[in-house]
Amino acid sequence: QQTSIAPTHSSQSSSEPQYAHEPLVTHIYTADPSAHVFNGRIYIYPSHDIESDIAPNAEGDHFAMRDYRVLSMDKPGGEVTEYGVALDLDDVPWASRQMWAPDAAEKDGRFYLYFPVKDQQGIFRIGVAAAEKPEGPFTNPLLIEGSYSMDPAVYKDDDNQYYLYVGGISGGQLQRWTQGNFSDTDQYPADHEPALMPKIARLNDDMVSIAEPLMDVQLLDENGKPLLAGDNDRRFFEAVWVHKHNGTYYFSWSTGDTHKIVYATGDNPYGPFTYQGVVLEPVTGWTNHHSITRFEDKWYLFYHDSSLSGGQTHLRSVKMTELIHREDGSIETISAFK
Ligand code: FUB
Repeated sequence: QQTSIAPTHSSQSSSEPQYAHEPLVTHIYTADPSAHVFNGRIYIYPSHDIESDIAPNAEGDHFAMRDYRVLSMDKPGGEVTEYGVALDLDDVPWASRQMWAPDAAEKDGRFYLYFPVKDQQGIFRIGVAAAEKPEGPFTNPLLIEGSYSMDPAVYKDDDNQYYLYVGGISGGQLQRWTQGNFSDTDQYPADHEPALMPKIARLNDDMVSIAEPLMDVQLLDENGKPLLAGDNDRRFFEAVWVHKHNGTYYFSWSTGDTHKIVYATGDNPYGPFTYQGVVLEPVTGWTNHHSITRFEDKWYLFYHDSSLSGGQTHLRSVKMTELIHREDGSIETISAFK
């Protein structure tokens, strides 16, 4: 069932458009927004947060989402359409629980939804389902062989190659994969050792399989050394996003327990990427998760916070605001706390 919501805005400051930092929809909770422009329209692929009676824990079991809903709008500040269920947990035979942050891609007029979900053994895998329309419904959900962990992001490069990025520590289980197969125990590096890095693999032309095993994306400090596990203000936690501006690849992620979105830059999709700074300061709620997308001649940050639910971390709302690249390529830090 489709729902359209006219914008209801209260202005925060006279210098920002009225839609900035306001929930895009309020009739459901939404999070982890992956935004794309398809056919000239903005489509947002969020998690669909729901109430749960599961006590918060490090595995994130209280994020107990069961389906995906797609949002769209014709322009920033335009009426938002929510299309009903695009993919349901019950339609994924190999999945058990926790439909977390998805992403989407378009190729040759078909649309692909990439989603993390726990399999029957409780191990996060990446699934992919296809649709004729950007809003779905997405059908035939496959498990991408060789995939693991969560927070998939698919980047389409200018040469029409598509790259799948994944990863998240703690509840995202990346620390269980340090030996190449799933370990029953956490294997975190010591604070003085390189942090666990996110993963990349190029997608095959079929868009539902990877052309190479997942491999590390190196995130480096200003001296060309890997960010360290104890560098909680900068090291990778979850929520990869990649965008390209003026020929530079921007790799951004959440620092998790320090609640920031930060970024690094490089000259190709595989990296390495060198740390540059903060995109988004902490928001209301524990998690921070974003995407960065160009619409017409401006860039936008899509993010979430828990202000609508009064701070309940697992009940979040997707928001957006303009993002500025300065002349020197650096990103102006956004502060959206309220
Ligand atoms: O929404 C569930 C999880 O919370 C996501 O996968 C993480 O990125 C965090 O936002």
